[in-house]
Amino acid sequence: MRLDVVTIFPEYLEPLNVSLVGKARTRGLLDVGVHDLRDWTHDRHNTVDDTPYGGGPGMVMKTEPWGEALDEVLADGYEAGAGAPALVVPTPSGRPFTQELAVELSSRPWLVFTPARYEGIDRRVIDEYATRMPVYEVSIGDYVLAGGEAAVLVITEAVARLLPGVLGNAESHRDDSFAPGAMANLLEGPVHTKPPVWRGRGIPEVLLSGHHGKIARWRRDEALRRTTAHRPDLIERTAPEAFDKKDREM
Ligand code: 6GU
Repeated sequence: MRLDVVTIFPEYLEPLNVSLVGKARTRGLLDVGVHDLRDWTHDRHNTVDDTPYGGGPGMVMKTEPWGEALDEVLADGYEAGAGAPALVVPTPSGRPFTQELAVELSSRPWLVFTPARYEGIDRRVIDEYATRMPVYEVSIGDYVLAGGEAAVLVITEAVARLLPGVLGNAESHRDDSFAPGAMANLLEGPVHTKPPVWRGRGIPEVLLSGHHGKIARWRRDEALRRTTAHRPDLIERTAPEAFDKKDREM
């Protein structure tokens, strides 16, 4: 997979060099380009923003630098044979970023991110590129960040760990909270490791029983309990058939 990020704060994306994403890059599973939007300005002050038409507070990111930057980044990617691009526009007014969307994005060969500062990017830029490629306007939650760069880090990490070969084994995401299948819409319950007693606190007995059926049942009960406590909305929106008889006895 190829990722490009166009930003006025390239250094904000340095975490892409470490941990899971950094390792995926060094292993050749991910090709990342971070580009400084100001490289596509032509005035002395490298201006990327201007006052909004119609008035109001704040500044709007200008069409021309974004247009030139995206044209060049796209041309370079096509030249490198990256496949069909999709534009990912982080914005608090986007659709919610979910595990389902992470799975969808992870199946694309090439994502181009346009994190904005100020009040966002002139609408015409997004409308223009939407005629050429899929555009995902995405929000990572119901709060407002100063810019989209942190959202790019969030989205990239969620997507990269789904790429084939990035995690040790494909089963690692089978039981993830929100994973499709039996755990869809359920939060994961608690986990434990050695030592067997710590400060007088033991391990739930069933986990030491070696009884895989009972362990699976206990884990599901804990997931249901946790979801009911922290995210009752997830229980509400789940089809009744998704719950088995023992779930309903909880
Ligand atoms: Cl993607 N960007 C900004 N600026 N704020 C956000 C967001 C994105 N998602 C939630 N809040």
